[in-house]
Amino acid sequence: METHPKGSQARILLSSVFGPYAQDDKFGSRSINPMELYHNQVTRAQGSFSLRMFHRSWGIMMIQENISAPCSVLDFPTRKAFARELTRNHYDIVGISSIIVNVGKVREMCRMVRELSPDSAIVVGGHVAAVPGIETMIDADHIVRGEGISWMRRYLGEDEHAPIKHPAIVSGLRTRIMGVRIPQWKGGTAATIIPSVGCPMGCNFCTTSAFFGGKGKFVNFYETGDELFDVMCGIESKLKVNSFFVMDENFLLHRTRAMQLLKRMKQAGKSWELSVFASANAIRKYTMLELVELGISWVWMGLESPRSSYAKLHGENVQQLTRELRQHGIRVQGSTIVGLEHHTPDNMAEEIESAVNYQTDFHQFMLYTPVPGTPLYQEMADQGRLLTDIDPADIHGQFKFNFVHSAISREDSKRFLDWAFWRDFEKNGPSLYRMCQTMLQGWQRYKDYPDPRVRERFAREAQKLNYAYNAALWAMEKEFKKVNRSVSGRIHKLRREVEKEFPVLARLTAASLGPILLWAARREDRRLAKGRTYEPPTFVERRNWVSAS
Ligand code: B12
Ligand code: SF4
Repeated sequence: METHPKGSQARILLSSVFGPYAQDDKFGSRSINPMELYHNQVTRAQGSFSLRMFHRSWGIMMIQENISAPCSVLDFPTRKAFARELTRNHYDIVGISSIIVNVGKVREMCRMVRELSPDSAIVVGGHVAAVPGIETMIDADHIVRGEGISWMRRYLGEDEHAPIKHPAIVSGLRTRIMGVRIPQWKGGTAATIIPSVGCPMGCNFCTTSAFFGGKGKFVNFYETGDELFDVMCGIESKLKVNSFFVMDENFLLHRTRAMQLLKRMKQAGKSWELSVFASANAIRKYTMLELVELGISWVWMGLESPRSSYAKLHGENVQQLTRELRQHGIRVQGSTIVGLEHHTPDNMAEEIESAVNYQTDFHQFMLYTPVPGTPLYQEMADQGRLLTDIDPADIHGQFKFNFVHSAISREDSKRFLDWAFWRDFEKNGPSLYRMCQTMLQGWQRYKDYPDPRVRERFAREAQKLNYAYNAALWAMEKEFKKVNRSVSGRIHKLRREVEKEFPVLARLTAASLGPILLWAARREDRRLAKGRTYEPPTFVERRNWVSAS
């Protein structure tokens, strides 16, 4: 592969695509597709109770940390800020990171680089690289498919096999719920850890699996539990955290690594909590006690459909698993697909109803979507079922089908999807309430557990329950009285249980903070009705930086 003539002396800009994101515009922004994990695809029908927060672009942060060239990361720029950065500094290389929906923005950014910084080499990476014919759609010098750290190291003539250094990443920012922006303090938000990219399970629709090699393949940044433990200790002391968002598509699948991590956590008395992604078959490799001792406090699990044939779900009673996890204080985020091959207008409602009946704390619904690079995309292309006139900005699984389904129309795909979100909210109430339910169950079960690390973790959660969360329960109970008495009644029951556990403080906070939260939530609902949306702030971070003379 060709290396850059300046090698590690080259000055590099790594940028995510420009905003705004949550507004319709000609570059491919869509109001339905905000830069927010929960509000985009999980709690979007929950009004002011929707959990809102932003996540940084971790791919370019990882690349920056692992090269020795002077490098700026520009995250969530406006178009103007991107142009300013290009003209105020001279860059030899401009790297742009994007997913497929944002291909229109990448095209515009390449055009801007050619105009404002014509000597720069343009490198485009991230999932957008999987778009067939991307070379002819954008004006870039290099389009990088798959893992980017090793590619960039090779391009600069550096050692691609050097150990991976992990940047200290605060996982979420500007968290907002019930109209209140949660204050951010050091250690108050989990740190993101990225042990690997890709997933060997290779489900046919899965773009992350396909992008990093597909079935049987993935790229490990940290092979062993010991390595992972050391990285986590480093980040714990830098960010003062005891909570980690583990960004690994199937963390629990690698049991040896996880159990080694547990061993080290026990030896060092670490009372950490881990939020993980894991498939049902991987979760079942552990006993509930192993999961609890490992600090698993939140699991994102693909439920897909009660009748699906994915290997990861074979033989699993997912309903029972979900219930069990919650009984052990582990919050469950389920993920269900709308529009699988066996779905029809006749069975769709029933399938959604079954998904809702799992009663997970959070529930993501996504349309079955053939995305370039995946086996499903190939299959649909071979069968001539891809709709070819759809703007890529509208192919994100939250709008309408991008293929011809055998039984469900494109218009109905959106109706079913919207109904799924609505039904989950109607039947199960706000995710915030469900989370409190799980946390209380965990506290009641483990408050006297022999391992002090575990007790400490549940005590930390209980502290939130008897303070702000109980006030939130009070406000939710009042708000739902008018619209859904059954949900209001359930919230009332839970609040009473919390107050039985913590008679003084929980009551006090409900009485004092509850009415304020209720007022803030109602104000937020009015703002949302008027079309208020939220955008992430812009970040500029420089490393190995010396100003150009
Ligand atoms: C965090 C995240 C987000 C964050 C935002 C992140 C951000 N700042 O952009 C939030 C939650 C807001 C989000 C939103 C969305 N997301 Co998202 N998201 C993720 C998630 C979970 C993690 C991304 C990550 O950091 N991975 C770890 C890093 C290390 O990997 P990476 O980003 O791929 O980077 C590596 C390589 O790709 C490459 N690389 C990346 N950039 C560059 C740049 C250069 C120059 C080079 C050389 C290499 C390179 O090198 C990196 C290291 O190996 C992924 C799933 C996943 N597991 O990756 C989905 C994922 C990226 N999101 C996806 C989608 C579809 C969306 C949404 C449309 C929502 C939706 N309906 O699903 C919206 C879009 C919002 C918008 N308006 O743009 C898809 C992308 C599909 C595709 N093929 O394009 C993914 C893959 C999830 C999935 N499996 O469907 N997302
Ligand atoms: S188990 Fe999840 S992450 Fe792995 S391939 Fe299947 S959908 Fe993708």
